[in-house]
Formats: sequence, C-alpha cells, structure tokens
Amino acid sequence: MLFGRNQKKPITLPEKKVEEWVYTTCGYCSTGCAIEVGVDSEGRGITARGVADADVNRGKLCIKGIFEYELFNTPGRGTAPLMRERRFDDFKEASWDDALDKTAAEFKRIQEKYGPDSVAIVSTGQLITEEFYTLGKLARGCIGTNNYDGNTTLCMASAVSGYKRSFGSDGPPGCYDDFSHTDCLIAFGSNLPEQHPVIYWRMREAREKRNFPLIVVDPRVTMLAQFADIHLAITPGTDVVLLNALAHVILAEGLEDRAYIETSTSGFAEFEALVAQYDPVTAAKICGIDEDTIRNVARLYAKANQAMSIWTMGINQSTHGSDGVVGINSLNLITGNIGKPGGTSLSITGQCNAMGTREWSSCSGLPGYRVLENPEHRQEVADFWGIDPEFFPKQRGMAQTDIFPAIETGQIKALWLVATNPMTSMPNTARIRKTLERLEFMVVQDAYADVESNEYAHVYLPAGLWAEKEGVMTNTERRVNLIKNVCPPPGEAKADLWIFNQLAKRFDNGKLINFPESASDVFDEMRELSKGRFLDISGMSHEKIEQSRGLQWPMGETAEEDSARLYSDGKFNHADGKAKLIPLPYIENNECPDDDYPFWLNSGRVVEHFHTRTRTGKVGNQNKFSPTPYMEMNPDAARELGIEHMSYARLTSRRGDAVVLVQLTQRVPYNMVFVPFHFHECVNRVSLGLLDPHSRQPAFKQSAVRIESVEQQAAAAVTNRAARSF
Ligand SMILES: Nc1nc2c(c(=O)[nH]1)N[C@H]1C(S)=C(S)[C@@H](COP(=O)(O)OP(=O)(O)OC[C@H]3O[C@@H](n4cnc5c(=O)[nH]c(N)nc54)[C@H](O)[C@@H]3O)O[C@H]1N2
Ligand SMILES: Nc1nc2c(c(=O)[nH]1)N[C@H]1C(S)=C(S)[C@@H](COP(=O)(O)OP(=O)(O)OC[C@H]3O[C@@H](n4cnc5c(=O)[nH]c(N)nc54)[C@H](O)[C@@H]3O)O[C@H]1N2
Ligand code: SF4
Ligand SMILES: [Mo]
Repeated sequence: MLFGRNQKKPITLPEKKVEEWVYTTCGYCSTGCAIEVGVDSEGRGITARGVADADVNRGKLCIKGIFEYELFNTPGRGTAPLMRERRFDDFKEASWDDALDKTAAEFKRIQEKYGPDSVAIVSTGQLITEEFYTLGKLARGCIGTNNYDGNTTLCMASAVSGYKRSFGSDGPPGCYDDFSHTDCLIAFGSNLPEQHPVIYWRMREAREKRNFPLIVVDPRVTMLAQFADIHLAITPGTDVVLLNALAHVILAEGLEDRAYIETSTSGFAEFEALVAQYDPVTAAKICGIDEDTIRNVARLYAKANQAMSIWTMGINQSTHGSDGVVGINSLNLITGNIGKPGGTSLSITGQCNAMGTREWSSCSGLPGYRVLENPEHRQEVADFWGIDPEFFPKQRGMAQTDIFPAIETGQIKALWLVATNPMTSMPNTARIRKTLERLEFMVVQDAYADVESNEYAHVYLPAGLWAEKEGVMTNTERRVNLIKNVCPPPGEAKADLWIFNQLAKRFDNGKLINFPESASDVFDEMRELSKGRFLDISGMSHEKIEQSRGLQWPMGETAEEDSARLYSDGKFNHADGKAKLIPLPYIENNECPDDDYPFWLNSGRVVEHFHTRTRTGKVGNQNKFSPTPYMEMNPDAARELGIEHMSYARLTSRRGDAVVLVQLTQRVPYNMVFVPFHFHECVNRVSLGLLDPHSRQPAFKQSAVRIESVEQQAAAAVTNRAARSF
C-alpha cells in the first residue's frame, strides 16, 4: 500500500463560471480584509478571494470572509416588511409605506405623550458608514430623541473612553505595520488567532522575521497564549493592578522616557505617587502574577527600542475597562511609545465598522467626532443640515446599557433596534425579556427575520446586508475601505440607507434636510464635514479608496498620502496639547466567586461563529465545526464534581441557569469556565454584566457560577433548543 505524497491527488476546485470580480471589504470583524466576490452571468455571488494587493490582508481571508458570499442565499432572511397589532400575534406581511407610516406615527404619538426622549434607538457597529451618518441625521435631526446609542457600548466603549481620557480624542494611534517595527508586544485580553485571524497572520509574519518577544495577558491559555514567550494568566478583572505595577517598576528602576514625559504628558506627579503604592509584591497578591515576572516584563517592555500594546475584550469588558485602557496608554506614554513605528497603544476593534459608527453615526454626539456639549459643534452641524441648532440636545443622552433599565422604569416607551440582537447579546436574558415586554412599540430592522429580538417587535423592517449595499467602512487601523454592490437584497428587503431616507420623509425636519440617495453623495457630505478635523477624510473619494485598497485617516484635501499613525509629533488633543497620565486606584467591585458560586464565568468567542449566529449559524462551513453550546472546564475541577468530558452540565448564577456540553481542557484554570456567547439562551442567561462607570460597558467576562452535572437526556433537549438547527 502506498502512503503519503504518492497517494495524494492534487486539490481540484469545482469549476465556477465567474463573469466578474467585485471589490468589497469583509463585513464581519474589524480587520478589514479586502475581498473580491466572483459573480456569475446571472449576477449571483458564487465564490470569493482575498485581494492580493490590499495591504491589510495581502490575499488572505479567514473562514468567515471566504464564505461570506454564501450569506446572499441563507435561510431566515427578511424578504418583506412585517407588522402585527399586538406582540406575539402572528406577523402579517405589509407594504413598505404601511410599515414606515406606522413606525413614524407611533414614534410621534409616543413622543407627544411622554416627551421626545421616550423613543430610544439602538444601533450597531455593522452598517456602512454612509448609513450611520444618515441614521444620525434622522435620529438627531428629525426624530429628535437624545436616547440614541449603539451596541458598541457592549464592545468598544471602554476603548473610546480610555482614548479620550488619555489623548483627548478617540482614534487608535497605530496600525498593523507597527508589528513589522516593534521590539516587544504585549497583548491584553485579545485572542487574535480566532477573533482577528488576519491581523494575527500579519503579527506572526512580522514576528517570524524579527523574533520580538510576545507577552500575552489572559486568564485562559488561548491559542495566542500558546504561542507566547510569556503568558500571564491574570486574575480576572485585575489588569489595572498589573499595569500599575509595571509602571511602578519602570519608574523605580529609571527605565522611563523622561524627555517624552516632560514634553508630551501632564499629570506625572500624581501618576507617580499612585503607582508607588503598587509595588510588585503587593500587586502580585491581587492580580495573581508573581513579582519577578512583573519585574521581567516591565524591563523587557521599557528597554525595547519600541514596544507596542494591543488589547480587545479582556480589557474593555470589565468594570475597570476604561481604566484598563488608560493604564495601557500610560504604560506607552511613560516609555515614549506612541505614534512611532512599532511603538503604539492599539485597541483591536470588534465589529467590521465599529470605527465608522464612532466617527460618523452621531450616536454619542454629532458627526465627525463632534460633541453635543459644544455649542460651536451644534451650530456647525445645524447649519450644514439646514435646521435650528436648538433642535439638538445639549448633552449626550443614555448609553445603550442605560436605555434598557430606562425601559424597565417606564421612562422609555418605544425602541428601534437597527442591526443588533440584544435578546442574545445582552447579559441577563430573562431580564431583557421582561424589559422588552414593557414597551408600547418596538421596531426591528435586521437582515434576518428570524433574529431572536424580532419576537418582541411590532414592526419588522427587512434590510440588505454587506455587499447587497454600497459604501465605506473603517477598520482597526483607521483604514477606510470600500464595499461595492454585488447583488440586490432579497425580495422586498432594502438597503438600510433607503430605509432611513424613507423614514426621514415622514418627519418635519426631513423636508428641510437633504437625504441623498446614493452612498457616494452621502460620502461627499461627510467629506465636507470632516474638513480640518482630526478625522479629516476630505482627500478621499470612493474611487481613490478602491484604487488604494483602503486609505487611513486623516487625509486632508491637499494631502498626497494617507496617515499610518496619529500623534507622531507628540501633540495630543487635550487643550494643552499634552496627553494625560491618570492615576488609577483599584477597587475590587466585580461579582467574584464565593462558596455558593465558586467558579469565574468567562465568556467570548470561537473562530467559526460571529456573535449571535444569525449569519454564521446558517453557513455550513462554519456551523458544522461549532454546532453546539459548550463550556471549557478544567479537568481537575470537573473530577471533584463528578463531571465527565462530553457530558452535560448546568451552570447556575444569581440570574438564572444554562445547560452546556462540557469540554475538559487545561486551557482554563481550576476556578474558571469559559463559554462562547454565540448561542441563544445560553451564557447570557447567567452572565451579570456590571457596568464600567466611565464607558457603561458591561463586564461580560467576570461573574460567578456554580456547576452541576445534568442527566443526559434532559440536557439534550435544552441544548438542542439553544443550538437552533437551521
Ligand atoms: N470569530 C469571531 N471573530 C470576531 C467576533 C466573533 O464573534 N467571532 N467578534 C468581533 C468582535 S465584535 C469583537 S469585540 C472581537 C473580540 O475579540 P477578543 O476580545 O479577542 O475575543 P473574546 O473571546 O471576546 O475575549 C478575548 C479574551 O479575553 C480574555 N479575558 C477574560 N477576562 C479577562 C481579564 O480579566 N483580563 C484579560 N487580560 N483578559 C481577559 C478571555 O479569556 C478571552 O480569551 O472579536 C471580533 N472578531
Ligand atoms: N456574554 C457575552 N456577551 C457579549 C459579548 C461577550 O464577549 N460575552 N460580546 C459583546 C460584543 S463585543 C458585541 S459587539 C455584541 C454583539 O451583539 P449584537 O450586535 O447584538 O450581535 P449580532 O449578532 O452581531 O447582531 C447584529 C445583527 O445585525 C444583523 N445585520 C447584519 N448586517 C446587517 C445590515 O447590514 N443591516 C441590518 N439592518 N442588519 C444587519 C444581523 O443579522 C444581527 O441580527 O455582543 C456582546 N455580548
Ligand atoms: S479576519 Fe475578519 S475581516 Fe478578515 S476575512 Fe476574517 S472576519 Fe473578515
Ligand atoms: Mo464587539
């Protein structure tokens, strides 16, 4: 018998008749890979490939991007507007006019009865930027509610808040090219190989060439941690303590960049006084990293010619999320590692266009990083749109995580969800259910009619997704890239831009404000509004963006090139031009394990699925690899509880319970379990989600549970329901 090579047949790809390749950008994660979709003679997307000369991905795609074109034909899509009088009645198909008339009429009725802010809008990080800008016009300029925010509060709010506190503005200062220049990298709470596979590939390639040390801070042994030189298995929620201790060692040993601190930062004295209290011995007791390792890492980082930090949800989703970001920024400020090749504080963004919503949606302010609190900003935008500035609120309204409690207390009576699925993604599902039942009126605007939150809607508006539409998105490294239209949305479904424009016509100010129909006309407005601002995009156009395979802001009108980095001149956006070093006292305020609930509950993601699986749950090549809700559990802990590998277990918290399949692995420590959050009626039935005081982001990664084994058959019934086989 022959083994090995001789026996292998060459791989053959099924012949596909591609007539045209259409340029797009991936609509899943924020890496921002450029994709070409192969379209056949009937205009159907039939295959895809990475764009070879796109700097971001250089021809690579991950498993989600490769099969994204299959979404055009997935079950569960909304193909007509739906309406019902009473919640839980059967939905009936409706015309667009009826659905939009009803929506506008109900918003107006409720606003008249309970005040303008009684209607809330919760949007997303997954629309196209031109759509975000248009939704902002509609929400701020026409509907006039102040309670308008996005699911980015679940995701990037801590990064935004931390950037603003340290540097005076949002906007990640670095780029992927920094991996090619760095001499040391720390990754905090970020599982790049699974969550940003192509950024990971860029990092790994750079590391193979230059062999810089990789330090991973994560309570789990993630795939990234497996490849690290040093893995710091931190006690959950205590990164701030580690960061204070690293700064302590750097200052105590004189390893800081004095010149940079003097010219480019303020607040050093207070910062130094605070970190003096966090010597490695004291810190080790709280954060669980031994004192010598803390010292070694501090020296390695500070002595590197240039060092960089990246982070994702392990930092942001904590009651100390914003402080964690500030701590990372301060580490880079005291070592002079901002705005230089290989030296940066780079938050790895989550959703494909979480950056676009921060820049242009007006969610927490006004477009182009303008704020409601600034009268000049209100005037500029009102003049540009042609409305009275008094129409705008004078300060920011509620964050997404405050909107839901305000529904509970009756302050908010109507809710419009745009491309977000809180029934699965918010903590404490039972509470969210009760909350949504209190609404007088709810609208869901989603690409999928079978999205769980739609159970509670009175009106459902079917939307196009990804390349069924057209426009730009901004990725983690501030790169604005283009999605071109591949095919129309299915049935009667419409692009979100069209839906916003039609709804605007039903409000008084919608007659004053111009709502262009094409994405490139909307882009022209954004370009105009961006002139001279930090996020200037006036030197870009859809054509230039496609030609360059994406351009990084700022790029002013006369600029010849885009900008790889921010703050390279050492000037920041606080009034004095300096970055702030902010002291961060640590107070333990999470729900920690105790005798009744002895395990940390950690949650996150797997590579195959995206969020609440409305999309990836229906793509064969994703769902088949990760079909069931499961839990990573340490074998030693399991043995003591009599729980076996591949058996079922019940997780119980103070909120509720969930049943999961047990995967025994040393990936998690003895007192922790990890559950992917992709499945409905699973981990978010038990999670708590205490809020960060600055960013209002929930601590999805820290709460406490107890665990017991469950009889096999009873469990299978529960998990099958959660896995919803499509
Ligand atoms: N395949 C896939 N990719 C995605 C997504 C997806 O759903 N699927 N979603 C996208 C989005 S929106 C986001 S926000 C990103 C998220 O990307 P990541 O943040 O990389 O992913 P998570 O799995 O949520 O969490 C990362 C790690 O945080 C660790 N962690 C938990 N607690 C702590 C702590 O106290 N300190 C530290 N240092 N670490 C901790 C967890 O153990 C986990 O390994 O992924 C994006 N990419
Ligand atoms: N326990 C736990 N919970 C978490 C997290 C965690 O780590 N642990 N992570 C949190 C994070 S970081 C995030 S970002 C959130 C994500 O939470 P969600 O935003 O609620 O989850 P998604 O499934 O991404 O929801 C997006 C919806 O938009 C729809 N959609 C996609 N494209 C379009 C479009 O172009 N137009 C319209 N109208 N609809 C579209 C999709 O079908 C889907 O229903 O979850 C959070 N929840
Ligand atoms: S890494 Fe992110 S952007 Fe790139 S193909 Fe995968 S999901 Fe899409
Ligand atoms: Mo996210």
